[in-house]
Amino acid sequence: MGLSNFHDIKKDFPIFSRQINGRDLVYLDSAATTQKPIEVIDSITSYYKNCNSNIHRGIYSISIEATELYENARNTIAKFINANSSREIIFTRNATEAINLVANAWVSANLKEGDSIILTEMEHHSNLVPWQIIAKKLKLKLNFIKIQADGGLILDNLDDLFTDNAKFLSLTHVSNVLGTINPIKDIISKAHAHGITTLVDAAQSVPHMSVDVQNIDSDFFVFSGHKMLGPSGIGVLHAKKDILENMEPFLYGGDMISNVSLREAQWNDVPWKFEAGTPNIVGAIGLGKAVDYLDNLGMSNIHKHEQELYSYAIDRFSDLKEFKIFGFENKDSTGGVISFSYSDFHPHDIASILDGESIAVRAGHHCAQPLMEKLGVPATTRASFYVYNDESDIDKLFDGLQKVRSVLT
Ligand code: C6P
Repeated sequence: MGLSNFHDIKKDFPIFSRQINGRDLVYLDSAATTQKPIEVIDSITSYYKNCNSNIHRGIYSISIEATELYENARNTIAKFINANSSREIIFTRNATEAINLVANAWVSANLKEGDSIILTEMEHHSNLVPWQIIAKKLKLKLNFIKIQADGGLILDNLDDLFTDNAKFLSLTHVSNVLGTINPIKDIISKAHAHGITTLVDAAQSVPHMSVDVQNIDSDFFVFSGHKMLGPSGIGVLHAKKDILENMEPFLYGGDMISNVSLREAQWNDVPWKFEAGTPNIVGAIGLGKAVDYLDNLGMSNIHKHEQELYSYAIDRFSDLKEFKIFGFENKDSTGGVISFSYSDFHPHDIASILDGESIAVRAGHHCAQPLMEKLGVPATTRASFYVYNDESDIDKLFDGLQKVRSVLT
């Protein structure tokens, strides 16, 4: 693998020092969640050891320190995605909660009966089910950008979908099943030309490539900390400041208010207006550290590294012709995700045999059941790569797959 700053990277991740059944762990499920470097783990223990306290409330030193750490993490994340201001960064629990926030706070207030929401056929359930619910409640229509056999979106008929009734578009940047990178900048610009408000589900892009929210120009943009070396329970909603200022809160309670009387309340400024109650303070701090770690590696290096791993894996698959790969085989069009099947054998059987070799892959519908239906399978086996993977992991995967073949046939 060509990139010297990715050598020996596993040593930064304590989990890779453990053995499972006497073997090194081969972790190929980073699309589900990533492992954590020692810097992130240390930032969490350091917070609890040194300045554990509530934020935005205390007038004493450790609370001021904790508040600074939390707000600095917001600044770090704003810079990382090139937000116009850190006021545009709202901490949520995860990408799913961020989507629900937008559905309940913006879409429910701005769309009316007969309007439509545009989605795609490759969405994760998190970017589908909240829209189904809001559509039922408000009597909205859901329309879908279709996918073609190679896993790309069919984009030549967008004008048919972007009608006068279309008011909101929500789509994934990168498919968690196929690895397809959608041309979101173009799609968003066409949507805006039709007056459509947009949301990008960036859960599978922000961890893997350089993103610039000002350039993408989405109105809402969501991602999860745990998929980018950060802790679980912390996610981000980015939105343009004027939208946030004109949007009602989603949750109500402490910290999101500026003034409360017995019968009335006024809201705090953005972003705190959207962060009711004590937030996941340590989660935000850990995510800030994860972003520092990623920044240090360089997002374009990370993307290149994953594409190299992907190409290497695709080459290795040529020795296993009975295995079918879903989606693009063009490395420029994919992130580090490969979904595959082996004859009619259930992916759970494949994943169990691989687990016996200490190889962790995901098997199932990957929370994208409509996409599985489109692909004509109930489930796939999925290997996904990240910064700590190298060629040796892929070699072990292919040794494991040879074993799968010999056990199952
Ligand atoms: N996909 C996977 O194994 P949360 O759970 O909120 O952190 O992320 C939800 C989500 C939203 N969009 C996309 C494109 C995703 O891939 C995910 C999470 C994981 O593919 C877990 S199901």
